[in-house]
Amino acid sequence: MQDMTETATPRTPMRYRLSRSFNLFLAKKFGVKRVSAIRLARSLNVIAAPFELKRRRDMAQKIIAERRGKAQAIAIDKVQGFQRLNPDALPEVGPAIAEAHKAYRFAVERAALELGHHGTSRKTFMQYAADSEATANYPAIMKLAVARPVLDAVTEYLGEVPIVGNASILVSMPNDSEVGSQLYHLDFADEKQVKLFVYVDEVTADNGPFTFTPIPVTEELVKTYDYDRGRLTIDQVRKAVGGDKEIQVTGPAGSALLCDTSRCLHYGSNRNKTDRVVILIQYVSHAVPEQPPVVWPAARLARELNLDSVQRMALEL
Ligand SMILES: O=C(O)CCC(=O)C(=O)O
Repeated sequence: MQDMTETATPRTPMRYRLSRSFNLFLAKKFGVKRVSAIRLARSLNVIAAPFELKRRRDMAQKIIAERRGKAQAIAIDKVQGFQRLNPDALPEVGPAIAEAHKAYRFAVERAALELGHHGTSRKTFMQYAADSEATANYPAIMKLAVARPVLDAVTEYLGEVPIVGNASILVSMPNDSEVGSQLYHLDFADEKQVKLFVYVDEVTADNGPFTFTPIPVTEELVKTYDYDRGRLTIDQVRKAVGGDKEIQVTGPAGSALLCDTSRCLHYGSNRNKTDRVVILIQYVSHAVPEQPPVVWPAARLARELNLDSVQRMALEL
């Protein structure tokens, strides 16, 4: 899904606005393919802040060295591009889903989720109970967003200390559509990124579960269909690789998934029968080319949440 809140604001550093425009220009004017356009646009962003990227890579090397040889509860498989987490994997999950419940109830009470009625999303099947701006006021969710075991695992996966590109509480409503992110796609914010999905209530096959194919299967599909930026239908995927290669993420409240949505084809919120509420936190490179990241109130959050220097880096541009 191209993330819904993430349009540049006057507070977004210029380099993100430039790299995004450059990427779109390359794609639209010259038909440059997704990965090549991302690489070119990304280099603009790197040139604009080279020392920051180096600082984040150096810190990543330290974190990776400290993790080496120790059993890790959270470690994203670099070959497959994902890791599933049980509800008890992180102590931060319980308080975060309690906050998300509150936000969801509040949104339902004020009818904010009714389509066309104070909805904040352009999508017809998905709305925010809280966008990133609102989520910044939910301390337990922000603590989860910067929980060190997650940040360290993402750091190891990306090779640099990431930034939290956005964080939100998303509600997908009952629907019978199959459009946009309800079909298989790759996110193109960057060549790689990690999203953390946390289910706020139990999700079964009836609640539009997040569904994806791991990196090797995705690469096969990309080749088969010469996939670049569009969508693939569920039938196309099953026809090419068989339904047993899809991973449908179901589970009780608190079940979570870390997934590289730039490298794993995925979809979700497809034909839910009831609402599905998800905490979604996105981790991207500091030099993310194609998605203006949220400008967090980093100093306030660092103070209020008592963050260490790595956690603070994750909220600073
Ligand atoms: O609704 C869903 O689970 C799909 C979400 C998605 O496509 C994304 O976050 O990139």
